Amino acid sequence: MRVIDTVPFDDQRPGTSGLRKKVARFRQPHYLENFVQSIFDCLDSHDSKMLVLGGDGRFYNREAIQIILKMAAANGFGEVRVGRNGILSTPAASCEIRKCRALGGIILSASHNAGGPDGDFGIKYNAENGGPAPERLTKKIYARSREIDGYRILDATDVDIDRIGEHRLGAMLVKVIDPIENYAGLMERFFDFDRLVALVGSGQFRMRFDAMHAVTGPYAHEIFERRLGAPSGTVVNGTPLTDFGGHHPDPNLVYASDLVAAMNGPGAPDFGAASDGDGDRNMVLGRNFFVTPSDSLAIIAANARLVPGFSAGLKGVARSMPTSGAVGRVAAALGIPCYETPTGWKFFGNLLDSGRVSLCGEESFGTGADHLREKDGLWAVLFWLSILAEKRQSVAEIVQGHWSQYGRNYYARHDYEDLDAGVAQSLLDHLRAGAATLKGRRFGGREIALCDDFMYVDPVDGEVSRKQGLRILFEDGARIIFRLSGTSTEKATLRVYLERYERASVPQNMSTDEALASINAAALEIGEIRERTGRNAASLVT
Ligand code: VG1
Ligand code: CO
Repeated sequence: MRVIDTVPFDDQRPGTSGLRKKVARFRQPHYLENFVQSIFDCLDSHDSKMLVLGGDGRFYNREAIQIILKMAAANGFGEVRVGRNGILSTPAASCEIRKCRALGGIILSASHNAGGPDGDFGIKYNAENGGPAPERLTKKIYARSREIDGYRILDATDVDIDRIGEHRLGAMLVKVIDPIENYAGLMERFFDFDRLVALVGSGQFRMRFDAMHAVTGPYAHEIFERRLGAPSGTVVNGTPLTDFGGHHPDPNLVYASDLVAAMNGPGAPDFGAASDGDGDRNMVLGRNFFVTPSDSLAIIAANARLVPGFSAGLKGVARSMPTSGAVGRVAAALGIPCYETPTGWKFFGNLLDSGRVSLCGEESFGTGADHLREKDGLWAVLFWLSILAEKRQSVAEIVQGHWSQYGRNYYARHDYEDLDAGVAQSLLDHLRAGAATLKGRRFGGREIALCDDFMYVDPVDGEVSRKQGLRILFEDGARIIFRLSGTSTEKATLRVYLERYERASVPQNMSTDEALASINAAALEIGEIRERTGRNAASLVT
């Protein structure tokens, strides 16, 4: 065991979901090690405890795993369970932590960010409930990273992580596990697989799942093709690549354009879906039809009773603040609470652990439930298949039926990417400073009822999170939210979320652009976006 002297880096503050930096930054001597030691130093007692370890297979995944194994051994962990080939999707890691009652887990991923030697790398710590470290822990880890002066590592040869088996690393046991088995088993218990086989394996129904060369490929082959009997070829881009084939592994209409083309072209399948780098996001498509993630969450809530995993009904639901209010309308109809949290899955943990909610989601293509403590891409796809198996309608009919019952929340997120960080920050600061003066002003025929900086008080532990996004709420229920991304690695991304509600009695046949045009114009004006950024429009709309 060696203790290596080191000096702190000043940029190891975890963002929305772990620490993300360029691969080159992570490969700087001591960079990864400092952060890992900072995590270990902040855990109560890890002597002889178990850790789960895996990642999305991106460039530097394998090297990082070897370093972390040797550091875990030198720090006194009793056992590390690592996914074969270093692979564990984020939901599968959550599943393993819970199943084997580990102290926690380390997931190596920068999720939807591009990979490869010039791309991004990331690391996140999940706690014993299987969920992302809460803010009080990430703050502690950051503080520790600012004063660290040494880390412990074992001098040892690399462990063979490509075959299932057990190895000794000093006094520590390394178990290389099948990354799929426990997760697939959990899905079999949550859903009625016989019913899904009757749909997916019937030969009458066609689906296409695009794994975007990211981590869900092997999981999707196993679950859709082998267990549910979908014809081979249903899963495309199913082999994880270290650079995701040069693409952004982000399931949205822009980055999953092949899938979108297949779903909009002649002979399109009945159902299409895609997942992101680490397998926690999902996009759901019908023939010529896109389901917004916020609508998807609401429709899952409305159909909760169709799946065995929710046979007792929903206790409550939660959505991140920028997510549309659609799920809240379902919750109101069901007579259950709907919580509104800041962006990031870590804020759902306490609500799920305390039994306040059973289902939660984010507008950023994230949906999940109390079966785990992470959002879960394949779970959402299996949920949609369960709805389709029951209703035997098209995706478009299901969504339109939902709108005709609950009304429609027209919704879009406008991202202004690659902004100068100072410019983006001052735009937000300016909004914050002027928030109090906006009430009562009118834009495009709508009056502003409230403008504030979203603050969250966790109902379980009372922890307060401030400055979670500027909210502009109009009297008719329309909203504009401004916030800065906490997952970008170099330049800043301004996210502007636009929403407007139309009652069920109104025909829901506008395009999203049309419906949100005047709200977008108000956002440009209120945020002084053109003047401050030089941009006339978003670089990415989802
Ligand atoms: C984005 C999304 C957020 C999500 C986070 C992590 O964060 O907006 O909803 O939880 O990514 O998702 P931000 O700060 O860039 O807006 V993932 O799939 O990276 O684990
Ligand atoms: Co992700």
